[in-house]
Amino acid sequence: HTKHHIQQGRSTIVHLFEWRWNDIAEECERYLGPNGFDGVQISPPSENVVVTKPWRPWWERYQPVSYNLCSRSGTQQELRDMVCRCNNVGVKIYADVVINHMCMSDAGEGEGRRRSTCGSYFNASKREFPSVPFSASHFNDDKCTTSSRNIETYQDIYQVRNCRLLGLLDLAQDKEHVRERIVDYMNRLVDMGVAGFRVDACKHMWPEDLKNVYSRLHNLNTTWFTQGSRPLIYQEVIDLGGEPIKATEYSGLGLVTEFKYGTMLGSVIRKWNQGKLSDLKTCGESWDLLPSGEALVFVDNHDNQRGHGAGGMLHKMYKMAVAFMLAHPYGVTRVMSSYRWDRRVVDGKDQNDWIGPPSFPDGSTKPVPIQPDGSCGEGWVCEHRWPTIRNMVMFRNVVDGEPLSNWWDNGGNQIAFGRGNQGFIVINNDNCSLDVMLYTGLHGGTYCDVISGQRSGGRCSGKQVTVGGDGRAHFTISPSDPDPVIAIHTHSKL
Ligand code: LAG
Ligand code: CA
Repeated sequence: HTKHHIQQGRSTIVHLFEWRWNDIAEECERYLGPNGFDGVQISPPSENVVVTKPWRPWWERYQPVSYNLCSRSGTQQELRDMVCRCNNVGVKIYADVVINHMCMSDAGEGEGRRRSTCGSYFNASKREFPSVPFSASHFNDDKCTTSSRNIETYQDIYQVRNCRLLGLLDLAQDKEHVRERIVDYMNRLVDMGVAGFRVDACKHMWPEDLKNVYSRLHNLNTTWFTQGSRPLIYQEVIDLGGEPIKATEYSGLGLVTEFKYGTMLGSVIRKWNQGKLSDLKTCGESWDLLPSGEALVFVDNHDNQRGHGAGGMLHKMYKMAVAFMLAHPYGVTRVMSSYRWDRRVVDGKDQNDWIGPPSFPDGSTKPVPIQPDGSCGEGWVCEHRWPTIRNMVMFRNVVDGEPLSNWWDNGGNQIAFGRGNQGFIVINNDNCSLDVMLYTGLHGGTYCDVISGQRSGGRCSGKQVTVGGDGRAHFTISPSDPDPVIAIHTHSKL
């Protein structure tokens, strides 16, 4: 098993989707470090094809043309500087690595910054990527048996792994040269100080090839990590059931993205199929989820917020779902930080799902400005700065390692639970008021609710909760409250 180390006292990875390296460095220092975030998932750092039709979509970054480290997020020097500055304030960097494939087969040929983000030459129809170098024999085409060369059914594991995903040139990870080039790429990042990886499209690679690659990774850089530390790897495998490839084929190699979790949570919060919050009492393996220690969980990600999967939750429900996820002990948690775009839904599909990050007319990504109230400008949403989400990340840190305790529910959509005797949360997703006396397990005293406000300088800017000497407290939550949640923990005691 991979030894990994979500650091004691820090939890939660934030995906700063499409942010520039310089902005991430600033955010680590001014916000993520002080607020106890474990780390940042960055967008793919490798060189990619420049797509201009449509204009500079976010997904061009999932089409590498080399493993040079320049991209829309910045130069190699800026990447190195970010990794150093984030590590210096205790915030880790997890790189999104695209190693299943290179660019699309019809990307053409060219060089220069108009065609590729570092200007490297490539020829997609000849399958030549001299900057790596890869050439035709390093791709899977001889193994793929479909006439289109694309994956045509997800019921055939050979197609899923040996044919082209969405027309993307499929690398042969069983070949030593391919493994060696991928290992070299990932080790350059590890040596720079990266703490781990989000590995893209793992369902489309053979577990034994991945095992080989991971086993050849260097230990983490000892400037920041203790000797012998291994990279944290979380593998993107979309397993919602119904296919022959299972997430569990990968769980021995590292963590696996548990897509069922967000789907299940989203459907309960939206009360689909008679779902109710009280069903969450058994949330975990009995829901056919991976064991808690093997799962990376999230409410939405960059794909399903564009209309696939469990997307499309209302703001209030979304915050409730994230609060539940961060309070509950299951999994390693990741929160999404996105940018706005104009949705244009036709027949249930968003025609604008390709739109890239806020950018200048020349295609370069705009910086993230921070406004006086702490929110972000220029179209950057910065969900991780919403007070509810930020304070619940801290809640999770405070209750780290404590078991689920003192569960209560009304049989419907009102629930409460604790984490040992360190924290307690109450959620009301019913249409009626919650008004109840509950055993919290916390010591007697007055606590500040970290959803409606927070404790600072011995004062509370939100609701106060009085816990009696017997550990009980009275909670009321109106269904019309914009945040129908109350959360208290030992560090919010006044
Ligand atoms: C992933 N995980 O396994 C990423 O989470 C997902 O965002 C990636 O797809 C996918 N794997 C491949 O790395 C994204 C977009 C696709 C896009 C692809 C390549 O969701 O829509 O495909 O990146 O850029 C695009 C077009 C397709 C076209 C393809 C090749 O949208 O219509 O077939 O390029 O030309
Ligand atoms: Ca493949």
